[in-house]
Amino acid sequence: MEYEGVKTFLGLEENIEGPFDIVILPIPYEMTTSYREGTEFGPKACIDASSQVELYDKKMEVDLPCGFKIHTSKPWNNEVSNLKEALSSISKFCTPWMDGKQFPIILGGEHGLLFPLIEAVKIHPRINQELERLTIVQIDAHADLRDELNGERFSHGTVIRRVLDAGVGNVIQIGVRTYSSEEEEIIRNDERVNTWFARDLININHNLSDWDLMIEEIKNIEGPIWLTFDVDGLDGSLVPATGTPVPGGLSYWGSIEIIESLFSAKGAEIIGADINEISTSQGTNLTEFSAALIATKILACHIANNISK
Ligand SMILES: [Mn+2]
Repeated sequence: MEYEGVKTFLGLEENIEGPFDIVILPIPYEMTTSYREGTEFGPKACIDASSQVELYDKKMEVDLPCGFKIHTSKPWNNEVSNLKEALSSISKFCTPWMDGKQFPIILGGEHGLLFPLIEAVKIHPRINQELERLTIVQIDAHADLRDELNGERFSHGTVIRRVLDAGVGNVIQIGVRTYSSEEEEIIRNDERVNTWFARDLININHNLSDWDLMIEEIKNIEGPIWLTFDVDGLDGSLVPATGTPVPGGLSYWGSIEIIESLFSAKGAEIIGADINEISTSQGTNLTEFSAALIATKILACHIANNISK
């Protein structure tokens, strides 16, 4: 399905008139990518690939959208002249959707977009300008805790450091397997950061595995949560075209379990999510299809929670 030249997520019928239950916000932002390029084409590729995703999720008896109103927004306009302008324009683009009246799912774009997103999230009634209330759950191969990368402080490699600077209360990182000594130091010393390394999660040598402990922790989060899903947290074989694919990452089913566990957290409310560093796999379309499956799972879990309410 298409409206005014915009294809809709999952090929669903477009609801041009609000209010909406869920909005899909494509942000084709790419400015500081260090290794491989193409994330600016990621959101569109993901929406194209989503037309191949099944609309049935076992959590519900009927096909998506299960009577919920979903709006696929026109993409953020990436014609900006510099980084500063890009960041403030992303924030402006997202702000109208952050008032808690609909569930925003952002498709990116490089991970640097999280900083302006979190600026916009301040207006959410559960945050009410106080970012220390927020827990960010970050799926990622990288810690993104550097102070600068290639001389840039607002980059995909520094974005978690910047949101902590902005006042975010807690960050739970899952799947990290590539980081610097500077980042290791923060992971060890900053009480706000709790990191589950891919190696510990995936090499299970204990009676009570780290994986089970991690799942237990995320089920017990309290308060508002923002989920930031860098697709390179998945094993590189699932996302071969992302900016920096890394071996030894999360399996597809592992990621599904994380998302379902988060949405089952009784004392928490997931106020929105972004799926970022999407790119396009020439020939197989695997990278964008993996991203579309993750985005669909998030959307389905949100709907399942709200059907039962
Ligand atoms: Mn990242």
